[in-house]
Amino acid sequence: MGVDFGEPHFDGELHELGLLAQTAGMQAVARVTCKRRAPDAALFVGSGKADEIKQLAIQSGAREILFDQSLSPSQQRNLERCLEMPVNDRTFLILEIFAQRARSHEGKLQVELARLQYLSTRLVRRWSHLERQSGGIGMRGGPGETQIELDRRMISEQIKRTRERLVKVKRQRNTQRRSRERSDVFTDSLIGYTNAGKSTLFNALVKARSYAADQLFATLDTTTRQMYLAETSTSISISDTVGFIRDLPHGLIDAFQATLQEAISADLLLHVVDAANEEFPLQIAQVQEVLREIGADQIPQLLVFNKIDALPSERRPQLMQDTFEVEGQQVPRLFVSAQSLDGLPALRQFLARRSSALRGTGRVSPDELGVEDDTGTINQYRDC
Ligand SMILES: Nc1nc2c(ncn2[C@@H]2O[C@H](COP(=O)(O)OP(=O)(O)OP(=O)(O)O)[C@@H](O)[C@H]2O)c(=O)[nH]1
Ligand SMILES: [Mg+2]
Repeated sequence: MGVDFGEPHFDGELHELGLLAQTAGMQAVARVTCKRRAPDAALFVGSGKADEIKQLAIQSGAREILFDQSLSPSQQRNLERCLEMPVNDRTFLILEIFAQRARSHEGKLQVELARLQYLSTRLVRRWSHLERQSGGIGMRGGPGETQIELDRRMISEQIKRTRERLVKVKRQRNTQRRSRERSDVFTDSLIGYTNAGKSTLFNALVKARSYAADQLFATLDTTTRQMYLAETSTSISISDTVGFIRDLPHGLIDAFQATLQEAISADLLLHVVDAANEEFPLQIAQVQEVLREIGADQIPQLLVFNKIDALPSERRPQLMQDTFEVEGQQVPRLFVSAQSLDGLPALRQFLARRSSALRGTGRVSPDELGVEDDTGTINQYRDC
């Protein structure tokens, strides 16, 4: 179920929500969208629409309703009562996927923390109607209060314990990272929207076997490998990281800051973009937003426009290297196909040149791409 409030990123086909559901092991049996100016306070949608959803759900044998937007705890509760089946939102779905897919000890702890935080707001508010009932002038206690207190205490204890365990794991990770830093190795991280092809590119560059799949959040943990560059006879360190997505639940951003430490402390970010996805400008904007939130927006970037093999011929670039404007800045851009390996030698060359230059010297200039001769040439690649 998606409600169009006139926001630019409204996904009319609910394509991404469908992919998320699939990744979580569900199958979409029906899709409903509607337009509204603002969410209904009680039901998020109008009561007529809610009836329509209910009928469609019965007809198509649905067992759960997923909303593309975030529902407030009371809207979720009201909808469940009205539709007589579980109702969840995108945030919950993303948390579910992360919970299913987390493999490392650290990843599991991070997801647990994010889920507890999500739950704590739901639980506390779920009981708030009882809290109100127990009010009354001069009255203390009441039917709900003990339960609310117990739940709150239980969850906040659990949150505290998980945080403490995470701090320990983080400390170990920091020690490992510092030893890498001391060795003065140039580090770069592959970042980008989920499903852009980061792991496929990582595998192609270092011949590793990182899990790559046509699903969202295939990668949850950071993997780091050394990559030998024959051009300069040096090794650099390269990391594959978790993919970003729009409206990433806040708890997850906090929780994944540890995993993304690798990205935050990189000398260069290889921002991988799925050039074949028409939504790529929005995806770039979303990635920039997450980078800002984790404090990594000042790190120099190279845009790697991937999947050029999947581009229709009229959208194929004429130049394989140019610059592209991101938030008012010209950022160097390379076109590659991690699948057909097209453009990878140029990428390796770029990394060799970049790593032999001084580490952390600010933005990468277009000169470093070796595109001096092309200045003035207009790249015919059509950015949609
Ligand atoms: N056609 C084409 N498909 C590609 C290319 N690179 C990756 N893919 C496909 O895109 C899908 C996602 O690839 P991944 O490498 O798992 O993407 P990712 O960015 O690591 O995704 P997450 O880990 O989920 O964030 C897979 O089905 C890949 O086979 C490419 O150059 N061309
Ligand atoms: Mg991946």
